[in-house]
Amino acid sequence: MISTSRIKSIKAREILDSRGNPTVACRVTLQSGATAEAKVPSGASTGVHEALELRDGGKRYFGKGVLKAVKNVNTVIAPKLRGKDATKQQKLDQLMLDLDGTPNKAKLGANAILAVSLALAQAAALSRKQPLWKSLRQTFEFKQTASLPVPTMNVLNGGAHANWALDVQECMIVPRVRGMAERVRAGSEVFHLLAKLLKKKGFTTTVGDEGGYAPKLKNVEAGFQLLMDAIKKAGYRPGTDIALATDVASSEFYDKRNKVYHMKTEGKKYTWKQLQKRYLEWQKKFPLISIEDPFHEDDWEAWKQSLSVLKKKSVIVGDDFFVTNVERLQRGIEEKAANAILIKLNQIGSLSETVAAINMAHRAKFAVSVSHRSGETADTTIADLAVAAGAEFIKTGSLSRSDRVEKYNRLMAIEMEMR
Ligand code: 2PG
Ligand code: MG
Repeated sequence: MISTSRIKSIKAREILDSRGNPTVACRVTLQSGATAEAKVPSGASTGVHEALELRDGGKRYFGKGVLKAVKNVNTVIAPKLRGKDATKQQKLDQLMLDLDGTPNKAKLGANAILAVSLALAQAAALSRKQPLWKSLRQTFEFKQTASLPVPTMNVLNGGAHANWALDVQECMIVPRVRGMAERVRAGSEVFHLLAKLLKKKGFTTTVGDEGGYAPKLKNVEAGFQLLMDAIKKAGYRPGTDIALATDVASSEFYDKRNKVYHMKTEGKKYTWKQLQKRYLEWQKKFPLISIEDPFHEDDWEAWKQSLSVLKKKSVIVGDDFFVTNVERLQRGIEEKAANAILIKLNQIGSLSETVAAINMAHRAKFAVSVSHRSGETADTTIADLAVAAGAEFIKTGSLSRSDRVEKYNRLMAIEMEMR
């Protein structure tokens, strides 16, 4: 008998991400004939504790090819999964982890495993005739109710994503008005007014990797101030309708040898204590509700000494710090080092492990922000995952470039599906 959810074939291939670098796409076809495809993203400011993204090395694509990962899917993973039930996500993810057998997916590659893992989730949704977010809820039985996340929109790009136009990697606007469509609209209106303001002041409006503008500003405060001006000009109340957030991505400018944070664009060096003071000043001047990676990924002391001080006004988000890894998160919870986590599927490399991190965070009353990578594709799985898990936030870039905007479009579609 033909079962609707049995796997007929799994096939991976090499495609390009939004930066024009190779990444993995994977197609799962079920015995029913239904076909689902997932595409894996890729970071630039990656944490040292992330799972391994397998690249070929050599000349092709300057070493960035992913044909080894593709081959691992097609010759190692596919034969083992063929004939299995695609809705048994946790079992199949575990099977792939066992096949890999390393702590960081060094053998098969996190990009290989994740491509299959996400395609399985899509295929399961097709076989259940459900939208992905609903199917994910059935698979993982989330305790949190499904809800639309508050978007944190990266409209000013800096750091490694924009040739160090700014020392912090991201200055974000956080629309908190009612309803997803209205949040997207607010974001878009502010984004366009921001361009007008930049042009008027003689700055460039070319965009960085995540579709936000990348002007060379005097300092980070000048960036926040521009966002405040654009919010007001668009007719929204800063703080009430639209708040601010930042991803400092401080591991990118930490000088390990001298234990200082070196903001190269501004030409300033800070100890963690001095940097904490600067964050407090930002909090005083701006409605800054979220600070991501304020300190280096292994500077536990700085994180631990700062949470109680900074959390009065902002959630403190661990990205490179936690790398979606339950062991690092557990330590962070026990040592009170943060109160929010950024969730990136490819930092850990399978959907089931990602959900484990989300659940652990929610149990500890951490806020959860499901995130894209700076190298993205048209894949919109993170929108469905954020809704299914009842994540408080989603971080998926600016209001331009389809690799970012498609996630917002998907969230608005889900808003309709939820009615
Ligand atoms: C981050 C991400 C996404 P990357 O640091 O949060 O914005 O960047 O994917 O380059 O790690
Ligand atoms: Mg980050």
